[in-house]
Amino acid sequence: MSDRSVLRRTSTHLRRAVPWFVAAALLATVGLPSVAALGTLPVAPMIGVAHPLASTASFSVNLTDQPAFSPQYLSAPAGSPVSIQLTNTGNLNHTFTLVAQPNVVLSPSWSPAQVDRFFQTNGSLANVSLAPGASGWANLSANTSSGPASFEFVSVVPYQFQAGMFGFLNFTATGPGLQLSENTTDGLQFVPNVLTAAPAHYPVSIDVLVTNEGSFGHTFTLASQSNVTLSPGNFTTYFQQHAPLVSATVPSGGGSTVWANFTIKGPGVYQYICEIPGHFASGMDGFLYVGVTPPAPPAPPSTAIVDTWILAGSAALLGVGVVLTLVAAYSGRFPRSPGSGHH
Ligand SMILES: [Cu+2]
Repeated sequence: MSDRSVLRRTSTHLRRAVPWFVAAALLATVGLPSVAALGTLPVAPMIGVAHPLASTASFSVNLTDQPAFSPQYLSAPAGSPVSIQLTNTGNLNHTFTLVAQPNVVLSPSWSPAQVDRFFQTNGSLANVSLAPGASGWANLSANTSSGPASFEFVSVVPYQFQAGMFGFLNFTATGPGLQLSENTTDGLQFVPNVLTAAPAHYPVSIDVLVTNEGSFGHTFTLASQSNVTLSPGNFTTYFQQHAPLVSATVPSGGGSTVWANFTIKGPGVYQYICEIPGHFASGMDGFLYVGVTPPAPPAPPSTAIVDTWILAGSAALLGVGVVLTLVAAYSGRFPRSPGSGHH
């Protein structure tokens, strides 16, 4: 056999090998979507988000034949859910009908038809009808995001409102407060080291429950000024000049807890550190974002080990195709091309 004919035969075989290369490459790409999916594996949140303290404002109101509400004025922290127990202590029907819009006061000169028309047009936050001796509940949440607000309630039984049966549910400026959780570790870290709170009102009281996950004692010490970044070298002097908002001692021993309670006057980023010598220098600090969006969370942990195996598998599939092709090219025998069907 001449060199030329060997060359021609080899090139023919390589052409016939092309479908096998393509098939092997397709098999190899099967692994790629899995790699992409692994990149989006959910990771545990590294940011602590404040939630409202579970404090429902509860009231008990009597509806009387005077006719009147007793008490007439209710006061709740802005943003808190409200639960009102209503009791009709009289011999007439009464209603507890709450205006849906804040700071709207109905006129006692309106006729019963005008009062009805008002509620038909504007709706109500609560509308409870009570027969003599009956009890009921009005449970509601009012939108007080625009600040202190007052919601009027009336009885819409004709001429009761006009005779003085009305009252006000007042929401005060200070919200019900927010609650956060924080942990300390023997690795000298706060976990998480980013806390966020989005209060509806200022000042806002924030309570942080700090739990010792390790055994060393720590402190949760919060700077009183926002947007100040402390360093291990300057924090002692800084705190002498600007007393911390709170410095709570986390007792040593696993599972011990302490509440760090404080009031924040306005939005900003507030740094907290551990004052135990050496701990801040080892990275024991964090930032509390109040009414400020924190930077994007850290990238998820690498899935490189898993990815490597999937890529290696894909490479192996490609390798099998290549080896088959080379063996076939030199032996001159080919299996039927994949996808070519029967001849
Ligand atoms: Cu510490």
